[in-house]
Amino acid sequence: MIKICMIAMSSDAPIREKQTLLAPYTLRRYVENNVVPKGAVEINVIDVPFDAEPQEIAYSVLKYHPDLLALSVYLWNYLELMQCAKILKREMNELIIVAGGPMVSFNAQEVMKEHPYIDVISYDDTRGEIIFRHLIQCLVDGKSIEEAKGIVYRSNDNKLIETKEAEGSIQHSPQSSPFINNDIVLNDEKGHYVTIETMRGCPFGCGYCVWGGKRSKMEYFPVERALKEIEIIYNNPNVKHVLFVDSNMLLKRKRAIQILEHIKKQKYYKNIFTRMSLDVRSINEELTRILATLPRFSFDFGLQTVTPDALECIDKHRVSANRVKEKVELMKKWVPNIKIGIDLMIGLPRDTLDGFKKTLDFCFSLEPYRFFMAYPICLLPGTRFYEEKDKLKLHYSPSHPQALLATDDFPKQDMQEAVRLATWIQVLTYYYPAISDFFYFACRQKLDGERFELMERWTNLIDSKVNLFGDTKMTEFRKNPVKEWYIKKGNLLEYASSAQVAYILYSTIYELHKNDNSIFEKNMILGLKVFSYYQEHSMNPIGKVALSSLPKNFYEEYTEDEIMKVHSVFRR
Ligand code: B12
Ligand code: SF4
Repeated sequence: MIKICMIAMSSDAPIREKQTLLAPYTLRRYVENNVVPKGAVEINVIDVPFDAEPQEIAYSVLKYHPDLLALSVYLWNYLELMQCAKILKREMNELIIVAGGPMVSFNAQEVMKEHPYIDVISYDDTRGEIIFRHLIQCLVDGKSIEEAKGIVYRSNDNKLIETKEAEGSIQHSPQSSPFINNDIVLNDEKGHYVTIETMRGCPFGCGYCVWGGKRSKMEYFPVERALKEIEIIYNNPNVKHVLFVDSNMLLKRKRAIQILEHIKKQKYYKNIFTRMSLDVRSINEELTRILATLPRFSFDFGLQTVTPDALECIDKHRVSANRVKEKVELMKKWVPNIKIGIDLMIGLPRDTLDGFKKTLDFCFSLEPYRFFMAYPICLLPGTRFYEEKDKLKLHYSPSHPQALLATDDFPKQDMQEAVRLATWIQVLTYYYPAISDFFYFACRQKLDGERFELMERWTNLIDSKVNLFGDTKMTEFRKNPVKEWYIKKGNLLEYASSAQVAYILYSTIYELHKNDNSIFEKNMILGLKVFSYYQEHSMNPIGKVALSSLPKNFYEEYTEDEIMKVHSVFRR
């Protein structure tokens, strides 16, 4: 029997619940179902958290004495998994180490040259199931690795050899689902963040993205698999978040409606926060109305920038800013309280600080409940930006994951200013809903350009009173830019949610606007009262404990909803 260990090292994005990486479980199910004879392999998936040390991971692998180790390599675990492979190869020279995943598929030879302890890499990012099954079947049949398809392998004389592409289609039937077969355990009393895949691929080819690999052809999984998975996931009280990993779940409208309506029939759908990437072009009135009935659902759109040159540089099929505006306005007409989230990227090639400010001004008119500002942009192997990084005059950190630190049009000091603005905007338009309501209300009377001017005025004034950034160098990194960024940002946001800073936010905005006769002035005064109370009592203002410890008179004068709105929604 061949013993295999697979490592599932989750992402270090700040998610509270337990995350399970889909790929290792999907590949294990596929091999177990399709390699003959049945029982010829024993596969263990080892779940490891994002902060596990390479030595620690290696130790848990050694306990199984495997013949083959399979690594699912992403930007967030590349450094750790390569280090772990090095340790294991030293300990077990005979161990075959196989890697796959988006961080190694597109640059397999480059990775294998740099990491001589990796024996095999699967080079087709969308066909891992077939490639892994074929490789394991070769080993079970006693054949040489060179007969396996879709891989680069290291020959005995240390040459790197690429084998032919893997053919045949993947069976995405319910039998291949790691949820339906109970491979992914959700009944363990933990809160879960679940990812679900109902299709693979993306018809577009944005310059920074490797979603769906190099194939533009879409692969739709049978709808009955998606429906069954939804029943399992949305009927489990441990599931807190669901992320659909489809590039645009609404691509086939009839299919999307079937899936969305099915979610609404499940027991806990009202409690589960669900995210899907959507393309505004697929939205119509019927879909908007259905999506709006999913209470914990937000519509997030990847606008990225409104700078025409930068949009053109991403992809010529990119949806224009005016089209996004048109659609968002229609959606708000159909469902007035709809929540819109907008994704922006800081420092895209051909963008400038001025362009970033215009983008913000434009977005403020759409009144998103949240901005997702991607920083730092990483140059991902397999993308056009990666291939053309020097031609595009990008300045980036030298080793993987390569962060874009500046461009000729977006120099470092501008990047710092953009990050400063982005951090404050996240605080002011998302973390404090009362401030956000106030800001958007004030913007409604403003012309183009004036919305950003108001925000800039706020942030400059607040910055002169709060030393939010202190010695933190937001745009400088030592080793792992994405990891370091999340840590820095988390610390800043926590500080921005302290009673002391919150009081300054409310008092600054109140002083500026107290003569405006805004209907939201009452909320600003409440904010001042609440945070002055917390300061006087040296209390931590985050979470339910703080809310319930406010004296009774607050609840006599204000509604619970008003009190909740002045608080920060920050969660560690
Ligand atoms: C889910 C997801 C996340 C989740 C991860 C949590 C989780 N528990 O899964 C969250 C939302 C946290 C996340 C965050 C980020 N993500 Co993300 N994410 C994805 C997403 C949508 C799905 C991944 C997935 O599970 N797919 C389903 C599985 C079955 O497919 P797969 O992963 O592609 O694996 C296939 C092959 O690679 C291969 N394979 C995989 N492992 C192995 C192993 C072996 C041995 C073999 C043979 C084959 C093989 O087989 C599989 C089936 O064909 C992908 C996009 C996509 N659709 O793939 C982006 C993606 C992985 N993310 C990406 C990025 C850039 C990020 C962020 C950096 C974004 C940002 N700016 O913040 C952050 C990372 C933050 C951090 N530091 O941790 C990039 C990664 C590129 C890279 N080189 O690694 C992707 C590809 C999207 C993109 N824009 O191009 N992400
Ligand atoms: S950014 Fe979105 S639309 Fe563009 S290639 Fe990636 S998944 Fe597709």
